[in-house]
Amino acid sequence: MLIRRPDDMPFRDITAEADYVNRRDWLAAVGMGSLALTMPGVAQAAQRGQDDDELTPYASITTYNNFYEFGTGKEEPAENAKGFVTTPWTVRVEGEVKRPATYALDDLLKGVPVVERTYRHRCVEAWSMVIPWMGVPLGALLRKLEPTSRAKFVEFTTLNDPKRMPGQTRPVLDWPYVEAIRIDEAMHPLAMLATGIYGKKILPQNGAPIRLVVPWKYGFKGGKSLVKIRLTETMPKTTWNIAIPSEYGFYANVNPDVSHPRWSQARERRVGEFLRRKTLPFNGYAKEVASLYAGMDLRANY
Ligand SMILES: Nc1nc2c(c(=O)[nH]1)N[C@H]1C(S)=C(S)[C@@H](COP(=O)(O)O)O[C@H]1N2
Ligand SMILES: [Mo]
Repeated sequence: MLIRRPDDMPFRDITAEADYVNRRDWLAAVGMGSLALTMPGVAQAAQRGQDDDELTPYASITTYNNFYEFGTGKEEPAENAKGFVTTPWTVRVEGEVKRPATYALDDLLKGVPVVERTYRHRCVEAWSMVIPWMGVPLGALLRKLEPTSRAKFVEFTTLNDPKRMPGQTRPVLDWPYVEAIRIDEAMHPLAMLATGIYGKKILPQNGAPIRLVVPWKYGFKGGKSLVKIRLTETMPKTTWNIAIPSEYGFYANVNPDVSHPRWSQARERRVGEFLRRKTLPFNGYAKEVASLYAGMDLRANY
């Protein structure tokens, strides 16, 4: 069967990128298989994206990072997160959920299907990548945890440990890093929690051992190295919105028509490419997700 449980997951050691690229179609089938059953358009769109978008090399994905807990320079996380220990790791689940507990990571993921999905990844700073993630659909995990009928938002909190995360010794952001999305966004089949990249265990600089991936939103929504998932009735406060509310709204949907106050969002530099490309509404996933925002003013709700 194509869907494997996390326990059975063979995390391959380094696979040559060329091999990986040759396996892309097969991987797309694996990743999108279960999704296609629930959302016929999704598998096709992802397939199309793969035709247009070359995978970003593993070396770029793992050396050009934003992870302020390990420094604000793009090359700093790869350097400063060396030796960051992620075993054991627990995730606290709390709030409007029927199965609140502190879970060992393996227990949290037990019974939830593992998927591989290649997504465009767009930073608010107007650079982008194409990343083959591995992980679990967020909705499948939440269903296992059983949200109550009052759950309207899901909040994700990063580890707060300045001894292990040297960037936290400086007041760059209001630590710990917290991001949140609406429950319907969290239940959307494209949203996932990633534990791997290119079939390998995710490295610390990319958010080991588990990080959020919401491909139609700017990258900052995707909190890394998560230790807490809290379901709430009211909209949580989020780190970037607290830091600079006029620049970083709660929604953070990729929108070429709404400029960041200090730069345009109409174009982006795909890491590894010279000419800039046009940024697509919802990062190219409009067909799948635009209906989540029907009737909302996306200029006001940026
Ligand atoms: N905890 C934490 N999560 C974070 C960040 C961060 O600084 N701290 N940076 C965000 C931003 S701005 C982006 S663009 C993505 C970058 O993910 P990547 O380095 O894996 O490409 O992570 C997001 N998640
Ligand atoms: Mo970002």
